[in-house]
Amino acid sequence: MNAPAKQIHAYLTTKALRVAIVPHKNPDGDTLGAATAFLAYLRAHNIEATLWCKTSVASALSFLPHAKELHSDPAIWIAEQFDTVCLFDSGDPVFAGVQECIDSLKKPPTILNFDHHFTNSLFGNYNFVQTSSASTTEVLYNYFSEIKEPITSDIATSLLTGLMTDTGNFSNPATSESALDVGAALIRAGGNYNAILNYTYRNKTADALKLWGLALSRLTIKPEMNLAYTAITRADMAGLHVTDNDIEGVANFLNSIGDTKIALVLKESQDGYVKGSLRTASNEIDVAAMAGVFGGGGHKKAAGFSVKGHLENRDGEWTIVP
Ligand SMILES: [Mn+2]
Repeated sequence: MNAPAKQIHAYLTTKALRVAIVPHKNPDGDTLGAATAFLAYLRAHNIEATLWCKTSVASALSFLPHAKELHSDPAIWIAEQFDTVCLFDSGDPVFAGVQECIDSLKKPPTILNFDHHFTNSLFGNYNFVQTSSASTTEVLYNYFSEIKEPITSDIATSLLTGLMTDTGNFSNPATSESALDVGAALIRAGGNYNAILNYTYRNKTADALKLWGLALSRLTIKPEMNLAYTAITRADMAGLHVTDNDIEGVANFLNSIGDTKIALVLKESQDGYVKGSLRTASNEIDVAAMAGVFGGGGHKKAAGFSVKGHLENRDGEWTIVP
């Protein structure tokens, strides 16, 4: 059950004393845009708030207002003893990478949950989850509208970042009428569209494009499955200055192939897992259900999973080997 925005605002302004604002680990533009906008909102109401994430911020997102204030040391949870924890764009606290920190608190905190994933488990004491929204920042925009919170230019830039990164700059199937409406309102409020585009999109390095080249050269079409897939190994990334974020866009790019309806990128991650990113532009296909078969989830048109193992090429087919 969702809580009314006014009830959440009343809780924050009358009860919350020390708030942890938590984007999910390996933060993307949406979770970090939402979290930094929320920090600005709490500061405007003189509420003490700390931005904490299990992992650090990619350089492509370092332009976001307040991004430099992000803490990653779990010790701050012991020192601060937060009474309130706010999560953004996270199906649950384990996915966010914050469960252990929450468990380390002497008193269980009040948890606020802002999200747009339909797989969200509504784990919060206060939930504000809108699955029809293109991004968590669109959800947060709706929250701010309901409580009539002024949108400063910094807040607008943070919110617009999540909307642009989750919709592929207003091009993927998540791009709804309301996403465009909210995008226009945020630009009117001073959201810096050009800066966001330059930092998050026009930011490819030569090494990243070399990796894209490898991924594209390996593209395999499975007509019987309506699938185009490719694989990226740790060995591919060795010697190239690339981050996981650099290859995030490969799955989105494959989604523009007209021949097939499903795009899949398999990628070895540092911790001994293979991450799968699934995309579709088709209304008839539910890639979240496909990801669910492998213990993952996400949206109908963009989903992912993670399984233990590594990638091997066996007779021309890339296989996940435990
Ligand atoms: Mn999102």
